[in-house]
Amino acid sequence: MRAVGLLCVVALGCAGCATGAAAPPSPNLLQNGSFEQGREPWFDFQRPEKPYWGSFEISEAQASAGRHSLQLSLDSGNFPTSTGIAGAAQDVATARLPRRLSGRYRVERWEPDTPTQYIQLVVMAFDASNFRQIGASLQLSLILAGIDTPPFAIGNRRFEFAGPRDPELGRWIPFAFDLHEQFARHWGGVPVDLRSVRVFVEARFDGLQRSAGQSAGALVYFDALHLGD
Ligand SMILES: [Ca+2]
Repeated sequence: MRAVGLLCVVALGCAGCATGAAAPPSPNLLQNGSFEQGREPWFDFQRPEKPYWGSFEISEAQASAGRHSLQLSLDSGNFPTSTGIAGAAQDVATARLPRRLSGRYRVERWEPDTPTQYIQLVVMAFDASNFRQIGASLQLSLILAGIDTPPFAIGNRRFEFAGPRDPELGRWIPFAFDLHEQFARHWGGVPVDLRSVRVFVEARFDGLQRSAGQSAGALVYFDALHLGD
């Protein structure tokens, strides 16, 4: 059942979101989760050896809290590769996986001419003592919109499909995930004794077939990101 671990993706029918009862109950382990203090400490992987990585902007065009949000502008014409990522990440030094990741996203433009354009959160747990056989990072992808099957094979990442193939446009959409429940369900346990946790927010495409005329385009915003318990 694909939505078991999803506390709320749509406001309607989500008691916690609709009533405001889902206000963050704990300190936010993410810094600048509302993007009101510029880019730091959010970062991207845009560099010559990673041409599939784009960047992010801090925007005043949209905001669900304060005056700014994270803007992800995705255009396959800006990438030479079959994968393109507009995204931002933040590292949190913690030995324990926080329980809850929540926030809001908004899609202003969604123009996929490919079956693998999507919006996701990725949570990476580094150096978990109980998952050493998997490798340095145990990963969970929380797909908010765009795809309902894994976009590629990857040994240390599992996918939760938590949203529609076609995202609703022009509205802030809340999300909240119980990370303990998600990791337990997808990996069989909650990673412990961590070095750190990395959170990605991404709009991206994979497996783009330019020779077949495929293209990708999207304009996505994130705001009010909260990682805590
Ligand atoms: Ca904000």
